[in-house]
Order: sequence, then structure tokens, then C-alpha cells
Amino acid sequence: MIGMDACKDMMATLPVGPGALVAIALVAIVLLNALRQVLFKNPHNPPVVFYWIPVFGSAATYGMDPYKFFEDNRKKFGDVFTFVMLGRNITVALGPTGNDFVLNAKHSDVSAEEIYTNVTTPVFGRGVIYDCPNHRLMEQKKFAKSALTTNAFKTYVPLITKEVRKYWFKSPEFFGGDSNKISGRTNLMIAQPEMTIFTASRTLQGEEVRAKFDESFADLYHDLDRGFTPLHFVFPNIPIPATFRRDKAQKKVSDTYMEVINERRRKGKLDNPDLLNVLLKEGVYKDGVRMTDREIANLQIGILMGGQHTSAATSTWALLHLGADAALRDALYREQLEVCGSDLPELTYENLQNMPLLNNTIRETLRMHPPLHSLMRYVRHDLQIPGSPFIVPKGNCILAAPGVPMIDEHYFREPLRYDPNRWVEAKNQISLDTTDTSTTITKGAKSPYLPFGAGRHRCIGEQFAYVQLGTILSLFIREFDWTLLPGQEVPKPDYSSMVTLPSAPAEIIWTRRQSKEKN
Ligand code: X2N
Repeated sequence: MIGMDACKDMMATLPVGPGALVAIALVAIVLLNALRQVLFKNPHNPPVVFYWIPVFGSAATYGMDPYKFFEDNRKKFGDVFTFVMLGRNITVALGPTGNDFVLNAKHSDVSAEEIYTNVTTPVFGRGVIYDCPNHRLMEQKKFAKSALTTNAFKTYVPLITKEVRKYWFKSPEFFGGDSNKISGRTNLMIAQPEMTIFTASRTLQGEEVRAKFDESFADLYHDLDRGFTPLHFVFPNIPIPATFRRDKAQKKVSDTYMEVINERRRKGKLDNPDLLNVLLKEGVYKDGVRMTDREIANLQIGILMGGQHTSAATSTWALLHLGADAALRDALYREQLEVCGSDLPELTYENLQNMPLLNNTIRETLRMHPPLHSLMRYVRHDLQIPGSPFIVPKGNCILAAPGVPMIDEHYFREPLRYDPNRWVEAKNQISLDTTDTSTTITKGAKSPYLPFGAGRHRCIGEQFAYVQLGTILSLFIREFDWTLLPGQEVPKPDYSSMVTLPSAPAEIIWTRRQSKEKN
């Protein structure tokens, strides 16, 4: 041991100051870390993406463009490799086989909740989704599914229609109260999130919840949104204003849902097929435990948040791609006329089922822009990767990126061309497994097209999304013709939020069809 005084004496005699010493130490740490990576490679573990800065690892290259990161490393290592991101070891498994490995991994081996709870629980609240044992989540998905039936969807289409029209009339992004306006310019990154939350809350949560979005709920959900970010995924309780506002908003929104629940009970108003009523009536787990009002409230937040970001991003991407393709907009308009009649009466759920081009447009949008680029699981026990010599050590994450095969020319010809008609032939070639797996586990994960995931965590919102997006897009096609800004192409993706969004400007210029035909 060297005493403090002796140490000071030594430093005094050194030819460099303390600042330089720290710099030298850091350089040494970086070099030793680099040397360790080059010299000690464990042949039993997947290859590791080289990184300079300890702990931080490949965070920046992954975070800025995950698809480029996956593609570059697939060229170097093949479908399986590990990268370091902010202290975590994340093993990527690409391709349909990788999808199957991650998404159909045994529940006893991996868990989603251990990874996602950091970012979801502070926003949704306690006791639901990733803040409860997995068997509870499975039953919550089953409860929610009973509000997502064909009979419910039939009532949702007219409700969505009404909300969209009301929004167009009011919003300064459209008519701003002046229904004689015949053209305008709309920022879709403002309009689509608003349209999405109004239509989702009206259908899934009822009239009185929807009404709250004209008052306090819009701002509160905005605060929840700003606490639902990759930053909070990495640092869940980072002490910044966005985090404090998130926590305050969660309590207020949850309390408000509980008031709505009590109100409905008092009035015996439980006949609408919305999610809130379904949970009030059927929210009893198999072991006899009833969901508490708090849990029902928090599940409302979770499901609305889930539907919100994904659906708003998808309608935005679809409208942008349509803005770049006049022939496609025209064909979609003709489909409306053919299916519904030339007088275009109110849209119905049955109409939507008879519009293959519309549904293929949604399908194609999700192929090029699946909202979630990374699906992760925490590894609880050492895991052998089938068909490889590698073992993923306990404590790692495994990551599936279903979006990678979706833009791989091996599976989709001219993958970067937006072409809804590719699905007319492809439907016979690729098995599109869209089986409901809220309670059962299918083996449908070895597919190159999985925008809704697979396995026990598969999305339950697919059908709702098709109804919501199909209705909103139909209404746009009927009412407007539109283009991108002059000289503009479909924007590049921006990966800095929880879902893959278009970067700015995500704007369209529209004219009204009726007024066009009148002139
Ligand atoms: C610091 C760039 O930015 O260098 F919502 F009921 C509700 C979604 C989980 C996304 C994880 C990490 C990005 C780091 C960038 C419900 C409908 C759901 C499904 C590094 C320098 C939520 C985590 C995003 C990692 C990207 C979890 C959603 N259907 N909704 N460095 O979803 O389902 C729900 C489910 C996730 C992520 C990331 C970085 C049920 C940087 C710069 C910076 N990601 N991300 N949902 N990074 N940098 C949902 C699944 C559940």
C-alpha cells in the first residue's frame, strides 16, 4: 500500500498533471478492452460486434439505423451475433429461423417482461402487461380479444367514420372549421396521431372517455408519450422533466379511468361492446382472482398506447406512399366506387372485407415499415441456438428483427419498391400466418413476414389495426386527392422513437375530390 502522502509525492514528481493521468487511464481502458475483444473470443458464444467504448458499445450505430447495423453485421458474421449496448449484451438472430428462435423460445427460458417493464410499467401502471406474471398477461390478452370481435368491429366502422369527419372539420390541419376549403397542406405527424387516438378511444373505451380527450386527456397522454422513449428504455427513471411529467400523468390518467369505471357501475351502463365494459364484466382470471379497478384502468392505458404509436405511424407511412403514387390512389378510389357503389354511401365493415387493394396497401405498408424494429427477450438460462454451435449465456438479451427479411430480396422481389399488388401473387407463395395466438402458441414464426410478431407475445391488435387503418384510409381516398410536397420523395425512416417514424417533412398537399369534379 502506498499512503496518500506518498501518492501525492509521486504525482508531484511525475512529468504530467492529474488531468493527463485520467486521460492516460481512459486510453488504457479502451485499448485493453479492444485487445480483450481481439484476443479472447469464446468459440461457444456468438461473435461480438467490435466496439471501442466500454459499456456504451454499439449503441450509436444500432440506435441511429438498426437495419443498416443488422445488415452490415450479417455480412460479417451471418445471422447470429452479439452486440453491446449500454451495458447489455444483445444477441441478434436474423432471418425466419432467427424469428422462430426468439419469438417461439420457451417461456421457461426467456421473458419479455424483464426487458420491457422498464419502459412500459411507468407509463401503463402496475399490475398489467409486463408488470405481472406471464400467465396473467395471457389472460389479459384474452379479455381484450373479446372486445375485438367481428360484431364489435361492425359498430366501430361508423364510429371511426364520424370521428375522422369531425376531426377534419375542426382541425387546422384540414378545414379548421371552414368546410368550403377545397385544398390545403397537412402535417401528417400532427394529424395522424390525433385521428388515431380519437378513433381508438371512441371505439375501445367509449363516448365518455373520448370526450375527455377534448379536455385534459390530450395533454396527459402527450406527457405519457414523452415518457415512452428509447431513452426511458435505457434509463427508466432518468431525472429529467419528461420523467416527472410521465409519472404525474400516469396517476392522473389511471385515476380518471377508475372514476369512469365507478360511474359506469353506478349507472349500470355496461352494454356497449367496448374494452372497458368487457373487462368490467369478464375480468376474472381462471384462478378466480378478479382484476382490480386499478388494473383495469392501467390496461386501458397500455392498450391505447400500444395501438396509438403503431397505428399512427402506419397510416402516416401509407398516406406518404400513396402521395407518391397517383395511379395507386386512382385504383383505390375506383375500388371504393366498385365495392360501395358510385354514390359512396357510408362505409361498412363488410365493405372493408371486399377491398383487396386497400388491405394489400396496409399489408405492403407494414412490410416496408413495421412499427417495431427490435423485439427482445431476456435470457434466463443458457440457451443453445438450434443449428449452430453457439450458446447464448444467461443474462443476455435475444433480439428478433422481423423487418429484416421483409426488405430482403431473397424473400421479396425489388424489396424497396412500394407495390401493394405484389401481394396478389405472393399470397399463394408465402404462408401468411395470421392465426389468433392470444392463448395458443403457433409454430408460425418461421415466416419472412411477421409485422405482428409471433408466439405467445403475438399482437392481438392486428384485426383492429386493419379496421382502423382501412376505415381511415378509405375516408381519405374518398374525400381527397393528394401529393407529397413539390420535389419531395417518401421520407427516410427515423429510429429515435419507440416506433419507426418518417422523418420530417411528413406532409401532404390535398385537394377535395368533390370540388374537383364540380369544377
Ligand atoms: C444514446 C442514436 O437512441 O446514438 F405498447 F399493451 C402496449 C418497442 C420495446 C421498442 C423496445 C434503444 C433505440 C437504444 C435506440 C401493450 C402495439 C406494447 C405492440 C442507443 C445514443 C410495447 C427498444 C425501441 C430499443 C428502440 C415493447 C408495443 N403493439 N404496441 N443509443 O416495445 O409491444 C404496448 C405491447 C418496444 C423498443 C432503442 C437506442 C402491449 C439510441 C444515439 C443514442 N425499442 N430501442 N406495441 N439508442 N442511442 C408494445 C411491445 C412492447
